Amino acid sequence: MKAALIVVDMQEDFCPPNGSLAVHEARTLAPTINALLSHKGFTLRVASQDNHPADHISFAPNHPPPNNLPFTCTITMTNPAPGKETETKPQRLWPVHCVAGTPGAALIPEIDAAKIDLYVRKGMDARVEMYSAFADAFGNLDKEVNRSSVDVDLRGVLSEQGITDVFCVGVAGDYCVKSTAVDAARAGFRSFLVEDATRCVDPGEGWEEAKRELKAAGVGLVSSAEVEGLVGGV
Ligand code: VGL
Ligand code: ZN
Repeated sequence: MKAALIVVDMQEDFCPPNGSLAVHEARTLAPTINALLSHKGFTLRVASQDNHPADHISFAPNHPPPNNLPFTCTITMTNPAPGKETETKPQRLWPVHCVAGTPGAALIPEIDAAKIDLYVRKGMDARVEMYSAFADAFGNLDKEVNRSSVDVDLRGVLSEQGITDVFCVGVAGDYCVKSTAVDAARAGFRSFLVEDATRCVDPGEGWEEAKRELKAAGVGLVSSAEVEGLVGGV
């Protein structure tokens, strides 16, 4: 087995006290994530970053009132892939967050960035949401139409490196971490989500629903204490 750790979206805008889309307790995850980053068993350590243009479709102020309240309103999003324009999805609206080049898009300094081998910037196409580090909300994969949304073909890199197992941590557990873990499983990797190394936008029912989806996709839920035994190494 060869394992990769994916640290999802540990960015200022997702963290208290000043993040525009702060996830409760997100910053407190740093010691747990840093301990995982230092496990010798990982072949590759990846960090993803939400990196949106200012006109991104998920930003509430980019839509006309009254249906433009962040968190509570949903709009209809169309698949931007050529020939797939009839495909639509509901998209929850968010406060403006992680705009490319702003301090809110930076990785929080508490994360040991020296240990990161590869950064994946995602959500860069204004027309479509991209929670997962692998594919956009319609499942468009990086190398195809999704080129404008993401700067790395993560599935390709993991495959080239012979990765068999993927461990996902970070925020938000019920959005980007869940989607990344589910897509890793769909891409054929053994996929795990480290439960004490994530926090959620909606920690109650949001997380319960996310866990049902994760289990249905074959993603294993593990604790950080179990990871060392699973990845081997010292
Ligand atoms: C995320 C909402 C909007 C996440 C990103 O990182 O989970 N959530 N954009
Ligand atoms: Zn986002």
